[in-house]
Amino acid sequence: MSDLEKPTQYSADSIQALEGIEHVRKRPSMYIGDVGPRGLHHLVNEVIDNSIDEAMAGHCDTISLTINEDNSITTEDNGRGIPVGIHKKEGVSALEVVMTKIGAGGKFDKDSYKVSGGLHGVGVSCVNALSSSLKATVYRDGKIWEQEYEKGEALSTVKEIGKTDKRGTLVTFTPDKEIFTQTIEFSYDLLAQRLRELSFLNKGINLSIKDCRVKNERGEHPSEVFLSKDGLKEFIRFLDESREPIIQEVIFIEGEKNDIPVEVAMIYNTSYMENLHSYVNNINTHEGGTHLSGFRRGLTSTLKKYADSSGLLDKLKFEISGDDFREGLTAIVSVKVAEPQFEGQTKTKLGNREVSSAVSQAVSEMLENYLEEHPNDAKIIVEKVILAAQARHAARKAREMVQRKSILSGGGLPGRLSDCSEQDPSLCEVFLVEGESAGGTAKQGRDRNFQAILPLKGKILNVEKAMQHKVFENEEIRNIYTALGVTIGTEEDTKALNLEKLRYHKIVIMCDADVDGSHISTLILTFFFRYMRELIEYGYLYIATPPLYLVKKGAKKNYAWDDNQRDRLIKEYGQGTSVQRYKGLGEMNAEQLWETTMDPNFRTLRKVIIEPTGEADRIFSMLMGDEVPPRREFIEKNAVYAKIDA
Ligand code: 0RA
Repeated sequence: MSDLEKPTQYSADSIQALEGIEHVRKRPSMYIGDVGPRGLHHLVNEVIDNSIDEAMAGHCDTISLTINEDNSITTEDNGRGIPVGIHKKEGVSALEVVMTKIGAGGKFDKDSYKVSGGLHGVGVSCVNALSSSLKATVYRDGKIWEQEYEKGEALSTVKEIGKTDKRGTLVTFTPDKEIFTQTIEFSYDLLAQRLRELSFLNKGINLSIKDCRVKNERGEHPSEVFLSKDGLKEFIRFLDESREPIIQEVIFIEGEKNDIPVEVAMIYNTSYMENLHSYVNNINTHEGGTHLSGFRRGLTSTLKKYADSSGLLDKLKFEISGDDFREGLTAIVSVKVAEPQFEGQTKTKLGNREVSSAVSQAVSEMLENYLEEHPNDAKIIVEKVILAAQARHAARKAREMVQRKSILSGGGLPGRLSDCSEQDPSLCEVFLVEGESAGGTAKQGRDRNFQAILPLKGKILNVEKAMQHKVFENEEIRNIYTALGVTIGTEEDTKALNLEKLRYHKIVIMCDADVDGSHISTLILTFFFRYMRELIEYGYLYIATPPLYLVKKGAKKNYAWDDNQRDRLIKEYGQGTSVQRYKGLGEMNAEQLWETTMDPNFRTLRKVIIEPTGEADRIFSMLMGDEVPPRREFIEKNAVYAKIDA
């Protein structure tokens, strides 16, 4: 029976036109976060999410994404197709309602786990509103239907344009330049990453991407197909590619508790890092939430019970803490929740209370079985936990020493810090400067009202390879903690930051623009990523961009940040132009450093952001870890900076 005959399937009440296209275009950030590259890519995710919803409801197994030659995007799925029948309340085709009524959402059946909340789930109508043009094609009930739009408004009614034996929805859109003023260029890597992530989270769905803007050596458009047979198990292998596992198999837990489907995959590796990823309805919950706390609880209680009864803990003289059970653990927790509540700064923290016990119970039951059935793995894991507990004990001593020392020295700031006079953290900046001599120059060049300088001696510790107590014992790292004003975690949670004490809301890494400098930046970034991640998530971490060249002729001078700029200046100035290449910050004088790199009116600061998909985690473990081959490949393929955005 076709939808035309069964209009009750998508009753009028279920689609609510909440707000108009005009509002979306006036305040796009309210709907898609921002109008920079992130918001731009969000458009694609939004359309794909709708297709994934179809797949999760069991109606679709193939989704394709094409970046067209003109940088427009086409997505196609083999789902049921957006209904085209007349919508009772609105009196126009349901397709038109879905595409033009903001807040209509689109899904009429309540049983599916919609991707909604957070920044997702704003609906394809938002994508339409922010596109200069969009065309929707629906294959349904043997017919092809089509409607076109400009800036969210339909250009005509829905037209039947032919017959087909296909099913599904095809959407082509061009983001509106008037909205995305910064750029409308899509990143293949970013889009491919999301598809890869979705393929792991939804095993069995064929997700493909093709980039028609470019051709490879063989004259073909670059393309990839993501199809995961083993889902989260494969995801874990992918995330831990550069780490050495201590157990053979990924532990996989799948079940349903109180109508909440729970999937967990985990493995232990030789590192000291805890590496947890959590998802709700395919959305990466960066800020965690009830599902993650449920996982932690289930893991801790089950492992503790097992360890206690195994007698392995008999010789241990102190308590084991929650953290100890997660050292060297890589885990993914994925739940499906019918009506997710998202909280937190970035709306990526799950709030639903009932989810916590569902996950905790599922994990406890299934992990208990696993440990009984795999006594060898169980022993290896418990031994790792004991080692972690011992190391934590040593770390506590180191931490206490730091705190005692800072009290002895008047509880004060590190001696090397040149502080600013302003007290309001939101106005203050601190520059972490490579080397003492550059630190001196920066100190002379800065505006001491609001800019503080902390010189760092040479290379800071590679925290990726160090045990926690070594990290806390490291002088440079301790200086960073005390200068920033945040304390070194708590016994319960060593990564907990007291951000309200943070003394600067701009922390700027300033290193030489050469290979050594970028290595040092990467080390500092790794430290922040592993030990002060929240600070990155709040957008407090930046990277300075010193120029590479000074181009001069007589009284005329200008700086260049790359070879193109340099060449343009040489051409502009003509005969007799001199070029100085800055090999490091040290070659600039105070005034030059100020006017190129520190003066808020002229400098470019790059804000450090963390990309989803655990890509950042993989990259840091690859760059800083032990395994050599993947690292070489990464360095050859990419610029030195891992995933840092403008
Ligand atoms: C509304 C209702 C139904 C499906 C969809 C929308 C739908 C939307 C998109 C967007 C991209 N692909 C899509 N596929 C489906 C349910 C249809 C039914 O009950 O038959």
